[in-house]
Amino acid sequence: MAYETIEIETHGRVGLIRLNRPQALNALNARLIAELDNALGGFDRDADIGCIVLTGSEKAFAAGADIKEMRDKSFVDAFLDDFIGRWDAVARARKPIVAAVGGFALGGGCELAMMCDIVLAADTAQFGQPEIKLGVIPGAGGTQRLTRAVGKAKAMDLVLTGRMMGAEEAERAGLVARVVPAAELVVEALKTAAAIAALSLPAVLIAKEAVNRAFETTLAEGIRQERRLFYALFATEDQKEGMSAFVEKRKAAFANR
Ligand code: CO8
Repeated sequence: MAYETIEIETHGRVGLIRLNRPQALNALNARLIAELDNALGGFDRDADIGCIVLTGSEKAFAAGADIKEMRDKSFVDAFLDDFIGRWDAVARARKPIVAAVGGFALGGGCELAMMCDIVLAADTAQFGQPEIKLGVIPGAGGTQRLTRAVGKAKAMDLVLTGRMMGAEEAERAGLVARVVPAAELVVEALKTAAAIAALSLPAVLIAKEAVNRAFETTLAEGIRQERRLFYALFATEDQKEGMSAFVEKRKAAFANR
């Protein structure tokens, strides 16, 4: 697939996807979502990739779903086409995705960042769910993931007023893992992703799965599942290698098996 709205690069075992519709502040139109789905699927299936970075431009990670594309849709168009259903590629990916957010991450852009596993924000980042100002509500998980990330008080404040939240506030609220200077955003995200990609891939996938269970199940069930997954990792060569390397005071060389 020839990409028009994204760019992809590989950096060792890290796959980088850059949203690239500068004329529309990376507004997420159908073409971009299809390309993102294709590129993510490619990296997710590629045995030489261990972690993915998703970023935008300095001005915008993504300013939301494409309002010009949505404006004239009827209920039946939206319902039958289920265009938001195609956004799930990010949430479905098994490999970890680091979102490197600079500038605006609004509406679907904020929701896209929240589908990722680690959010790094430039000090210029602005997060928000402004859909209410358009006469709608968040439709790609915003009311759910934002509430889980920052709690009801702040989620209600953001969703009901549509106001933006800066990077520092987003970090304090728990939406963002780390804030870095804008000029270092992509380098820092690549560093974080490279560190993850150097670890045991089976352990990394299972760790992601286990943390995500915390959002979907009870504490007791989550802990039971975590313990089973922990024991299951003793069936991997990487567990033997990781623990032997520690005992032998050397760096582990994981075979991803
Ligand atoms: N959709 C389409 N075009 C956009 C969007 C967008 N979301 N955001 C910006 N653009 C376009 C502008 O129309 C403008 O284009 P043009 O030059 O042709 O007029 C260009 O990008 C530059 O934008 P501005 O001139 O507005 O730039 P400013 O720096 O003045 O303002 C803002 C930047 C504050 C980000 C402003 O552009 C803005 O408010 N954008 C809209 C933000 C928004 O409301 N986002 C939510 C969209 S709704 C949504 O995401 C629903 C998600 C539900 C699920 C989605 C399923 C698909």
